[in-house]
Amino acid sequence: MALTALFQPITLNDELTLPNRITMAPLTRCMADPGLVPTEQMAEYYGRRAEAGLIISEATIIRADAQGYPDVPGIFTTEQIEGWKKVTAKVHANGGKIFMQLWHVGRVAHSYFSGLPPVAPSAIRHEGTLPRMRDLSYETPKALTSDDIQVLVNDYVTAAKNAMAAGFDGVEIHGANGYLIDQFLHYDTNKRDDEYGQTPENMSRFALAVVDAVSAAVGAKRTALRITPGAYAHIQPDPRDREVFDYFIEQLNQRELAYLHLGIFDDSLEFDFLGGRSSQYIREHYRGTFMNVGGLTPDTAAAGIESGAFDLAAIGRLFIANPDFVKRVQDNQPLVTYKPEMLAELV
Ligand code: FNR
Ligand code: 8K6
Repeated sequence: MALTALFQPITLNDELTLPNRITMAPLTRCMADPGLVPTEQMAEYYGRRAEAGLIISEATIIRADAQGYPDVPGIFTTEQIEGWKKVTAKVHANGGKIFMQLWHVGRVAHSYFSGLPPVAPSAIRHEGTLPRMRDLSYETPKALTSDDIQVLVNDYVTAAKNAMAAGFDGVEIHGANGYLIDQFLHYDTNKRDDEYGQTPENMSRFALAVVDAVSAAVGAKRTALRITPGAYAHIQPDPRDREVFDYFIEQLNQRELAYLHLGIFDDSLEFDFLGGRSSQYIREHYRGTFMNVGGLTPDTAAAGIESGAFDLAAIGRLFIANPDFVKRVQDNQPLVTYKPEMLAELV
């Protein structure tokens, strides 16, 4: 099968053109230094992958209470900004582009990391224990007040400005995978009875406030968003979520984001209430540039772009296993198979 579709450049807007359609998906690696500072090894790791049309950084926490996993990087201290400068310099020196993924995990944070209670739309605990830290159970989060929400929006803005100061080409707001922004967008986790709950318009309000405030700060052309219409992690899907995303995506159509990115592990998953795969649902509703993900191979990525099912193909696990993924695909070389043990090392 011809893979040429992957190597067509794409213009996102008049500020950003990508040389190919292959993007590196955001991949949490838990390898930052104490103080959540990016390391030289991380700069090398991203630098090795600069042939991607665009790299999206591992999710990066916007403030202390956003943390739910050990040793993830942050973007709220001077040391963190300085650390990220090494990463962006290396990627740019190698001819690549990189967006930072801005992260707050909401109720799947833990006070173990920051000493602060987790916050969420509603005070509903996520059942279970933290991955790799099995002795820690999730805590009941504090429901955010309207004032807290204003502060949070400002913290996203500060983080986005910090990312630009660190040399990133743009930011991807992490609105996916059951984390804070996603918790507002689903009925399972949003039981608010104020202007942030109960209706599609209210439930979309926080996400849109973050999108608009970050866009105003760094430019919509350098702002992207990741979303998960069909909840599959940390949240139970509810058929009523459909109306929320119908409304939310229509609002996004009125903004000119760099791209919209699906957040999912496996896009072959079908959701009755979405009428099929998450990617089909997004393509049917979103009119801008759509980045798909979730079990894509070079063949399925090229076929999807060729058929118009999506515009960009994000590659996660295969990019961990193959730092030279783009070159291998271009040269028709075999790919190394991903294994979870590969997460132990930053190659
Ligand atoms: C992820 N994923 C992920 N998603 C995200 O939005 N932010 C993140 O920081 C991470 N971190 C992360 C770490 C690891 C180890 C894995 C395997 C996955 C999800 C990722 O971006 C992608 O959606 C999935 O991996 C599915 O794509 P692949 O791997 O099938 O190409
Ligand atoms: C199930 C969906 C959630 C999204 C995932 C992001 C978090 C993944 C955490 C991966 C952690 C990698 C840690 C590497 C440590 C090496 C130990 C062998």
